[in-house]
Amino acid sequence: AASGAARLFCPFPADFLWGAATAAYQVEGAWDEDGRTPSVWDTFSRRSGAIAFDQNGDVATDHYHRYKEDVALMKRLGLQSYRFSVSWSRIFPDAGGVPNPKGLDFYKRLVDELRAADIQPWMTLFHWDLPQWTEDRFGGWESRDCARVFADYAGYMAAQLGDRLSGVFTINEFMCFLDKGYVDTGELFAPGKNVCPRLLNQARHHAVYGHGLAVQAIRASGPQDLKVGLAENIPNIVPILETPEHIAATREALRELSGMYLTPIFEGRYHPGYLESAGADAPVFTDDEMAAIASPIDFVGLNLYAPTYVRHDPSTARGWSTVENGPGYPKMDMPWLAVGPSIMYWGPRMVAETWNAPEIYITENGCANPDRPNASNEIQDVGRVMYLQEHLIHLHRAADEGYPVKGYFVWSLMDNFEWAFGYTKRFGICYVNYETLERTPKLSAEFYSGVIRRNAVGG
Ligand code: GBH
Repeated sequence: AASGAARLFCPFPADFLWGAATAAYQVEGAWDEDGRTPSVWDTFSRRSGAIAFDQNGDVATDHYHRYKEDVALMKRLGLQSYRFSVSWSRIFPDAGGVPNPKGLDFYKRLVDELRAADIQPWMTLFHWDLPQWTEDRFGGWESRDCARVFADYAGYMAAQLGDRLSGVFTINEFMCFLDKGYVDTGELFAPGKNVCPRLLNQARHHAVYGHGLAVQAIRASGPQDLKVGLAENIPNIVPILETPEHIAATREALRELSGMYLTPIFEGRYHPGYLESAGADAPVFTDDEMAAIASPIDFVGLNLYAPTYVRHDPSTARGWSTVENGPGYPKMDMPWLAVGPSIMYWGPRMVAETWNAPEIYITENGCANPDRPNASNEIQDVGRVMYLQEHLIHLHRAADEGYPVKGYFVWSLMDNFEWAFGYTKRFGICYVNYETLERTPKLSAEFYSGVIRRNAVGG
């Protein structure tokens, strides 16, 4: 394997795919246009005190109207792919099951614009903006019906757009709309409920089941060669030291900490540790549902941000424990955003070794930085350049050692609505002026363009 220094200049695999990601509610705006009905995030963001400064995604970055300009910007930066998400309630505005052609048309136009610019479209079906009508009618993911209507929507999108897409992600990050949306742990996400543990576990089950049914619906209705997977924020486990004991412990930690999400998707059963700790509150499920959950996928997307350190720990029954980052540990501009660049190596390696995952994409990685234009209207986000450079060096190590990492999507193309933090946190490589909605590439965009051009970190 190459040394760290060489790694800076060694190319990534020739077919490595470079892109950027966004999500519908965070960028689109146009919240009530062309037949779109509210999602749980529209409802939640109107709850007083739910979002910083009571902001919402009504306008966001106005991507819905500015998508042509945004595709031109991607082209200028040299992006090879764009991961966007679909606002489900644009497509199915109510429980009637009749699709809204105007909603679909936006995504057709977006995808065509991308393809004309030679940028691969990668579509996420669900990035947390559940139609409000599912919540009103049957309590959203608390009901099995949610899995069924999600699969109908997935099949419809695959039939309508599948032949123009490079890949589909069913669901983005289970824990963010379940653990943070159905239980009030402080930083609350939509729909902002506070259910009992039994209902949370049942909702988790319905969501992974929804993923499985959606995979089947996409295979049944979309083109044969359409690739399907999901994007998950695994606990970003890192062995405290690179020794065989700590590495083996880390593999076990990944399986157990993912016990209700990725583990059943790959193994067809919940991790026994999860079921045991849930006890009488464990989800109710059938064998058929477990088989559907484990429907084969073509790739797995990993959203990698902050490390969870793991050690071999013979004093515990399971043989491992997590280690606190501790005071003074370096962070970016989010309370949870501890910096640990080696997540980019250990995430793919542990997932590949544990589940034999065929292909791995980094579907999100990036950081918040309190960016401000200087007098010459430049945004010199050296902190983000540092963050990206260090992370890409470790990703290169994963590729170099043969782990099947196929591509990387930076989070995010531009500053956007950062959920409970509203517009107060900036994750973009392009700056958005929220008064004029003008986009300005930051220094990190220039850095990232260079990476893509060289297909290497340094140069
Ligand atoms: C991504 O999730 C989202 O997909 C994206 O929409 C978002 O804009 C981006 O991150 C930046 O936030 O409260 O200590 O339990 C990030 C993954 C997982 C990070 C949950 C925060 C909670 C940490 N998130 N995690 S904690």
